[in-house]
Amino acid sequence: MTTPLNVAMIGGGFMGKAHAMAYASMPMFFWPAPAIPVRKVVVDVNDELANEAKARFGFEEASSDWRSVVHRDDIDVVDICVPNNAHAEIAIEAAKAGKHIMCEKPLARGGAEAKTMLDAVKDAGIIHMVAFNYRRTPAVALAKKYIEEGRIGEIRNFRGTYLQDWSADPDGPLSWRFQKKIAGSGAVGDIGTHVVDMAHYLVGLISEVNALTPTYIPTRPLQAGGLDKLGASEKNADAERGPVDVDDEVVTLLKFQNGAIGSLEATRNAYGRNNFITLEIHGTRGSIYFNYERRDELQVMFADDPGDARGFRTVYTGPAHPYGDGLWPIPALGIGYSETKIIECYDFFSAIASGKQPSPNFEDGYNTELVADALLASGQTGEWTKVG
Ligand code: SOE
Repeated sequence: MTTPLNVAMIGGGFMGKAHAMAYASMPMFFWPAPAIPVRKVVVDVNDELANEAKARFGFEEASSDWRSVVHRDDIDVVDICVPNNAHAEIAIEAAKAGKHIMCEKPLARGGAEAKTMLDAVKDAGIIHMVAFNYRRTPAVALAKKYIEEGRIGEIRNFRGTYLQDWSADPDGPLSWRFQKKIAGSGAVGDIGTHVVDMAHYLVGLISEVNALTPTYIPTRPLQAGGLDKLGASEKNADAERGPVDVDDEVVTLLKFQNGAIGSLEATRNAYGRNNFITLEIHGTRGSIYFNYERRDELQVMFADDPGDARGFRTVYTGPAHPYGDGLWPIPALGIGYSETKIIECYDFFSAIASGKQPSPNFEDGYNTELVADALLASGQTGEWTKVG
């Protein structure tokens, strides 16, 4: 029988929903499952919200006291789905209690904080993972496979974007995502780090950056209530306004340790773009292009394609591709955000079952935070800035 493992999920918001869905669904997709995640306790900031999350997300118990929950003997896994400022404290406590840890991205509010978390999980010897889910899109995993097989040769250039528009309206609320003390940074940490994670995964470690990190919208209306309000649907132009002290956008050049070069752009203010994550990679033997808004597809061009068929072709991911055995039986039936979270859950529980660290783990999350630090520093000085 597959082993049941009890999960304590801290946070019942947007990410809590995604993770709870993955716990319920993972064994339905990947069977035999590496373990059965048991939705044991969900924690939220007060009893009312915790009980709501319990009922909605199918947990056995609710609590508003994360500290006592992470020390319970019957908990195997602590899953951190709260805003960035609470990641370190909970992760370090959970590591001390000997629990395996899944932590939402970005790992921390910069490299120094991430290092304290990395040290704690290393001391504890537990399994740890950062929830950078997009690298688990089958088409991105297929790009990785092609690269590892040498199908596009040596990588010369990486061009990544993450463009959204939910914060383009200046009257959108001042959620925690615009407050440095809670979020650490703006577009850099929230969405730029997803691209950095995929650049590290597909190309290698970034060594140097030259970035612009402007803030265009210096104040926003104060938000009623503490919940995570995304976007103009929640706008209230008449409310008192407070300061935005994070970047709205990052545009940067990149140098990689292996000699490749590239660029990255991330903003939540690009009208018309929704979850526009694109990756274009040029190698000495071919090219790859991915756009998350068309996530069943990977565009590929191999230099040895016949001359009369030269150009990008579209591969639709399905059973023949990474994670294909567990997903849907026909290519292009549809990969969604949910599937990326289910795959992430599968890889995390597989790591616990095998005792081998998954990727991205806290070490990878720390390396990504070092790049975020360099981007922010370069944005201030205008200078090329080394990572680390
Ligand atoms: C908001 O930009 C956000 O919810 C990010 O925080 C997530 O990481 C991304 O997946 C979707 O957009």
